[in-house]
Parts: sequence; C-alpha cells; structure tokens
Amino acid sequence: MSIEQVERYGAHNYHPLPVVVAHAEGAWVTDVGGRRYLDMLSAYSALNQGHRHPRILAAAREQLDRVTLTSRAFHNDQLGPFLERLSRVSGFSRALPMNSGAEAVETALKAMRKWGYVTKGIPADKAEIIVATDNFHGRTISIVSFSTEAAYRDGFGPFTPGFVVVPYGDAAAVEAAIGPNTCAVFLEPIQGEAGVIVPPDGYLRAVRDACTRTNTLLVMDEIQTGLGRTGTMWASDHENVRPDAITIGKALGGGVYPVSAFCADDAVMEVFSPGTHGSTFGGNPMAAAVASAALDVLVDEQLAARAKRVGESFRAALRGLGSPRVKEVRGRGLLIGVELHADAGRARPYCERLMNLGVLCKDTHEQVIRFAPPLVIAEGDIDWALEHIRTVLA
Ligand code: IF1
Repeated sequence: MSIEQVERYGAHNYHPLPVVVAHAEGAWVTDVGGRRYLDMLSAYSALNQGHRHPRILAAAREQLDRVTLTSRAFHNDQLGPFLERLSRVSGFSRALPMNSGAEAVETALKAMRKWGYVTKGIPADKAEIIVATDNFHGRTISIVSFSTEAAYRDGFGPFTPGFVVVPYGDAAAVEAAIGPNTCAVFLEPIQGEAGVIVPPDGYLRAVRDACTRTNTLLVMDEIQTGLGRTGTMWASDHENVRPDAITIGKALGGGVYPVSAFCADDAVMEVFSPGTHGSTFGGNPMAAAVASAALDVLVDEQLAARAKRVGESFRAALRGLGSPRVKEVRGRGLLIGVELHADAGRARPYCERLMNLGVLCKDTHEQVIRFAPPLVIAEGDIDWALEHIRTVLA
C-alpha cells in the first residue's frame, strides 16, 4: 500500500529497497508485516546512537511539553547549553546551527568566501574553493556545482562558479592548485558516497600543512564521518589533523530530528554578523534539546571507541569470508565498503538478497556494498549478519 502511494504521489527521485518500516529500536527495524531486519545502514550514519535511543527520546518528549520553536528572533533556553556542549565535543569555540547537512555546507561555503575577502584580502568575487573529485556534500545548486557526478548535475545548470576540482587523495595536486585567490580547501576526510574511499596515509596531514603555509582554510565535511562513525569522534583525528572548521549533521540529530552545524573558531566565525546568515529552524529548542542528548549519548557511551573496536573485527571477519567476489574490504570504524569485482555484477542485487535474509544495507557506486550499522549494534548481531553476508557472497 505505502509503496504504491509513494510511487503514485511522490517524486521519483529514489529507488529504495522494497521494505516498509513501521517500527524500530536500537539496530533493528520491523516492517508493516511484523518482519524484523537488522539495520546496517543507519540512515547513512544519521542513527549512530541507534533507533529511538531512550535518552534522546526522553529529551525530545520533555521538550515537546515545554517549547518547540522560537526562531532566532528570540532566545530559547536550550540553545546555549547545546552550543557549549558542541564546543566541548567539536573542539571549536563556536557553532552556527542549521538543519540539514546541505545547509551546514552552504554555511561553510559562505564562511570560507567571506573569510577570504575580509581576512585574506582576496579581491571581490574572486574567491576560489578547492574541492575533490567524487565529492558528495549535498544537493543544492551551489553544492552540485562542484560535484563531478553527472547524475547530480545534469539539467541543473547554470552552476555557481568559484570551485576548483582536484583528484581526491593527491596532496600535491591540492598544493599546486592553491593560488592567491584560494580561500579554502574543502574535503571529506573519508569519501562516503564515492564508495567509502579512505585517502592514502599522510594525505590530510599534507593538505593541512599546505593550507597552513599558504594562509588557506582547511574545512572538513564530517557530516557522514563525524560523531564517532569512523572510530574517533572526527575522521580527521586519525591523522591528528585539526581543520579550521567542520560541517556536521546526520547523527547530531540522534535519529530524531534534523540538526546540523558549522563549527569553527572565532577567527572564522566572526565573519558572520547579524543579517548575514540564518535559518528559521536552525537552533530551535527541539533541535537543541535533542542534539544535546545525542551528543551526551555519544560521549557517555563512548560510541567512537566502540565503533573502532567493533568495526575492526567486522572488517577482519568480512575479509575472512574469503569471497572470490570481493575485490576489497575498506573503511574505518563502522563505515565500511565492500567492493565487488566487476564480474561479480552490481551491488544492488546483493543488497536485495541480504534484505530477503533480514539484513538492510545499501549499494553505492554500482560495485560497493556499504555497511554502516548503528554504533550501538550488538556484536552478536554482527555475527548473525555475517552468516547471511557469507551466504550472499558465496
Ligand atoms: C541522500 C549519499 C551518503 C554527506 C556529506 C553532506 C551531506 C551528505 C559527506 C548532505 C549526505 C546523504 C544524502 C542522502 C544519502 C546520503 C549519502 F549516498 F547520498 F551520499 F550518506 F553517502 N555531506 N549524504 O554524506 O547532507 O543535506 O542530506 O542532510 O539520499 O541524498 P543532507
């Protein structure tokens, strides 16, 4: 019923697996027929804390009975405590709250450009931002303007100028592309949509050094990789790299509410003054209360460390399956890509077979099966899924 209605009344911008979820808890979802599935996608890392985490639900319920929306025309009593928590977790002195990931990215792009004019002295309208091939940062016109994926761009021009694309993983290419008008380098520390691409060791460090030498901002999109997903709070922590700013989203909302943010230190955040940026819903009390609880759960339950430990053994077990269909198992923490050999066919039918066995995951870029379960997933559940993955990959 629901699927036909979506087909009949919705835009056809998705091709979901044919499962209709009616209930969820932790790492498990139940469909309308009462069948249970293990969620090994977790809404593309937006459910790091698991479905309906009790502490996050309690915060949401409590806030529903108090105040849900004020706009930023007035203060609300949840935003301050949320921003202070976020500063502690992010390591940046300030944050600008938005709603979706794409909005956090748009905020970051505006900050990079304005910093370029105000602080670096780039001539008006000349600022350039260096980005990587196969990036994914969202779907607005400006963001798809620097995508290298035809499907995200075709038919959506004219595009926003001011972006320079260099190959991902090549620090020398970044350095060579930096010129006097470069305000920033903007990267995913691990590329998610591109197929869970972990850059070569030393890449982020070398890019950091090039940015520092040339007075260029380094901004990382941690929307998918952040908040514990890759085994550390931030994926750039793996190379002990501190960017000048980050974008975050997805799990910041604890799977309950869309919450995103642009985080930076004073020297960057000071480019914003009243009237230069904003959002009706950004920083609303529901969002702030939910996100505060979402951050507390990540910290108190040490979910980053858990992702590291469980992810390492999951990857080792996937390699241990020894499937001749598998070209590579890669990733960090619980962001895992299983790339199939070209002659094994596309990843989608494998995901369909796994769904029939009760394991939900999603293909990306034709040949890659993406596994990104909630960080709270029980190790026994991973073992259970592995038996089904073994069957499907045999
Ligand atoms: C969809 C992908 C994942 C992101 C990074 C910004 C955003 C995303 C690094 C924008 C969003 C989402 C979008 C979602 C599926 C998902 C996705 F396959 F499309 F690429 F996770 F891999 N930066 N990623 O990964 O955040 O505006 O969506 O909140 O269906 O498009 P958003």
